[in-house]
Amino acid sequence: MRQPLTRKSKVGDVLQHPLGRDMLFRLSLQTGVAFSLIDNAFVRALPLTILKYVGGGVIDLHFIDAFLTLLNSEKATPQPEDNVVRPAWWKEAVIYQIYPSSFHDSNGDGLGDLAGITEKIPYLQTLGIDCIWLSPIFGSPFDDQGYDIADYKNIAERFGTLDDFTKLLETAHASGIKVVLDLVFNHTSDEHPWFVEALRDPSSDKRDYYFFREGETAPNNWTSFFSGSAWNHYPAQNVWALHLFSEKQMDLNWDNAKVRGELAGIASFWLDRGVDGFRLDVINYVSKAAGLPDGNPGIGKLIGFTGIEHYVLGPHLHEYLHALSKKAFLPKDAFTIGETPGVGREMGKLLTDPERAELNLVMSFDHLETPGHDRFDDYAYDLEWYKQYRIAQSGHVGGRYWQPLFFDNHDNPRMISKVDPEPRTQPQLGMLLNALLLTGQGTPMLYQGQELGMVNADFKSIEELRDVESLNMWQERVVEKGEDPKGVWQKIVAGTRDHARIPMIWDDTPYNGFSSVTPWLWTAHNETPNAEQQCQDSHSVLSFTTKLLHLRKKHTTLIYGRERFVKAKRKGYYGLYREGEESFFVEANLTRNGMKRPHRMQGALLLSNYGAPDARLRPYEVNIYRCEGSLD
Ligand code: ISL
Repeated sequence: MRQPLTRKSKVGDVLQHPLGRDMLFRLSLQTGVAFSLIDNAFVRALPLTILKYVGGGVIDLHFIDAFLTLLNSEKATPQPEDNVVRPAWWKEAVIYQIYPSSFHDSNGDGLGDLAGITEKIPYLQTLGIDCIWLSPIFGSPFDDQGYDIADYKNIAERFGTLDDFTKLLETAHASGIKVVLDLVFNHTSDEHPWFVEALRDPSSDKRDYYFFREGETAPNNWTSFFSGSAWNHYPAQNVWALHLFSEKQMDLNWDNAKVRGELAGIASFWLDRGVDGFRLDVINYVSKAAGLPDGNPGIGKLIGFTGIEHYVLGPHLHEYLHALSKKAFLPKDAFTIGETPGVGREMGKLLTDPERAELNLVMSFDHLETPGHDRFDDYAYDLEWYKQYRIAQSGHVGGRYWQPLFFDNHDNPRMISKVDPEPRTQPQLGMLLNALLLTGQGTPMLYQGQELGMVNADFKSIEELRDVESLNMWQERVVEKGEDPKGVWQKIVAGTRDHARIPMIWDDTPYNGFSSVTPWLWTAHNETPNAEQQCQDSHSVLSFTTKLLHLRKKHTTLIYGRERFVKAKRKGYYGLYREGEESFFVEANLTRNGMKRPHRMQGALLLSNYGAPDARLRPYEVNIYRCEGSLD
């Protein structure tokens, strides 16, 4: 049993605590204070209250107490990584995320659909991916693009029918491609019949499916991720209801066993139809602290969302996930990947230890911004940070634990654009990013268009955007608070999720072969060569990525082989050995400038994004070699 931490604990005690280490790491990311300035012998010996000097003035004793309460709620300690390889299909697979609205429109309404995805299965098969993850396809009013589900057991009309889904599933399976669905279980749409009934009838058993509270003022000070309070007030019923996301995404009360039973039933419904697993949306937010206490204002200020310490890793999270897994996932051998914002390395271990049977994988987002930055900052991402993050992870995965490897998804601007807006080197950079993912020890996840090197869209005004997060931010800051529209636009255009949601570019017909009419989200400007052009070009990002995928499939060492980084201190240089039955060496220049090779070339060249190596490493160059004999 671990001793509870108190105000008298030392920084070192906190670092020893799994959640404590993760939280201090998060604190360093949030403030931009290097983790090495916290995790060193001198600071370890100091009292925990020293943290006051790290938080830019927001850390006081109340903050520390709130932090300690959260830490002390986690009783478990992760088992050490044992490096015993446990093969599984989802470790060997490359997952490809599809954003259905923006993939391919088969019926000319400007929106992608399931039949459109089915038509493109041969493309995906040629590319060489093994599994598709479909962002939500269920009945929804699409306030948050389907992450607001109103009918869990039906397909959204705009995407097609259950028959279309069966056809897609069968076609994918016949092509050796598995299918993972995106289940949003933290909240439902306010148009879900459960919520409609709960609001209408206080005596309905659905009332306790959600967090309804009475009173004159909002029940607590929690804020929503999409601006404003996390509470809706319904004047006609004189009642409040909780929504961590948009005001149409109502949080489900997982403390109600009936809710957990319903959700397990939904998962089983889709598994019975043959799906292979699920991505579980914000799954770490589902257990909320009893009594929904006020959030600490300091934590709110630091993280940007007040109340988060009361649900980021709630009191019953492990218990609920384990029960769901036993009831729905394990009997069908389903794969599960949790979307877990704010979950760090050690907590991730607890959530994915096979002996604990909660989830297979979790997605941490710590690598997507460099320390001190958030998604709405307009800055150049330094890939050295990614390298350091990967080095820190190495040794913590490979056996008992495993990690997903990803850059792009539907919630983030394109990584290529974040690293370097210069169009000239973007194709090389796109190839480099894909190579980093596809040669690493973990499950690579590509987001649609990443295989083409798609970059951010050239949005000119708020009218062009569709994302509720961006639109709410504009409404709150410009319309309601009267902030300078130019400044707010600059932030929005740096971070808007719509960059990744712009439709796929298939060919050179008017709407890039995505649709025959104006797409739901559209800017005419896009210079990335389309899929058809790239298919003909053996030097394209698509051709390179296809080769990488096939290389990874052919050599198990590129999947399970140990990782050994070399010349790690040389900024901007990436040197990685993968060692197993065979040996491979990956060398890369993570910068836009030429570089002298700090470590010699090794073995026979298999793949390069420049054709053949040169005396020096060119901007964003990546080379993959197979090694023979002894290595250095
Ligand atoms: O973009 C964010 C808010 O600033 C992220 O915190 C994001 O909302 C978070 O990663 C959760 O994302 C998931 O749940 C949301 C949905 O909007 C996202 O698209 C989804 O990936 C609510 O369901």
